[in-house]
Amino acid sequence: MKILSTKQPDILRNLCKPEGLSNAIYQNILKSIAENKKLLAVLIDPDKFAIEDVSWFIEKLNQSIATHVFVGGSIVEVNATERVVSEIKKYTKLPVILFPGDVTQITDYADGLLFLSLISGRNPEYLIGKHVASVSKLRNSSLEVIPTGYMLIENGKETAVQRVTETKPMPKNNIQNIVDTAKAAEFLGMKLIYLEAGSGAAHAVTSEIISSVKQELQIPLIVGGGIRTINQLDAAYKSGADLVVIGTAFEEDASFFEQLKK
Ligand code: 1GP
Repeated sequence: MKILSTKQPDILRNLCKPEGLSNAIYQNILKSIAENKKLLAVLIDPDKFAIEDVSWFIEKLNQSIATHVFVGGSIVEVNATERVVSEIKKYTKLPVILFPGDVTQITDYADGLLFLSLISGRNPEYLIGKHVASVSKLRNSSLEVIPTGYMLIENGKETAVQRVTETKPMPKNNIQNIVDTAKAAEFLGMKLIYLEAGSGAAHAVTSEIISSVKQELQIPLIVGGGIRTINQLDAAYKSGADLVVIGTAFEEDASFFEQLKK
């Protein structure tokens, strides 16, 4: 009989971890989908958000149907994310999840991290380079790390993601390629797909793209970028989005929360 080597206890410990201890955020997303509950993340970009506005903004968010707080941006001043996240955590029990544009935006004050691979592009830095650079921060971190296939879809104008990552968005008319890319990410073991039109996009991801991707996926689908109205939010949900991300609409007018009260 083969005796387990002394190098293996970590693997065994992980196998024995009680369900939900290390992956509570992801398990809750799966549970919501199983119960037909739609999810809404409010995106806070630390670069566009004054720290003194956090308390009243989060108070409004708490009274809304929002289920998650995402924090991140394409370009954020070093330490700004940590300041904003620690302030947000004072005012809400909702999970706060990092949606980072860069390694410097990783902070242990958050609950989770979308570990994004920009699979719509072919820039190795955003496919694996930044990930390697983040390991020294993540190795001993308590953050729930959620591998996410991140796909930028063309929306009619250039976006910050496109500029910063020096990648092209996927043409919106080649739906088969979008579907195949999402499915490839699932085969690679990613846990979420994020269809992104870009912050402040002129046109959100179309219903046809959302429904085509959703039909083939077993993993949850996030959709964001350019969603500013309840009608657009409902359309995204009806097309198959499990979780919708909205940032700009709240940044520009926080009274949008009034239309989204619990
Ligand atoms: C951006 O998908 C998010 O990365 C949200 O986009 O700011 O356009 O809502 P908006």
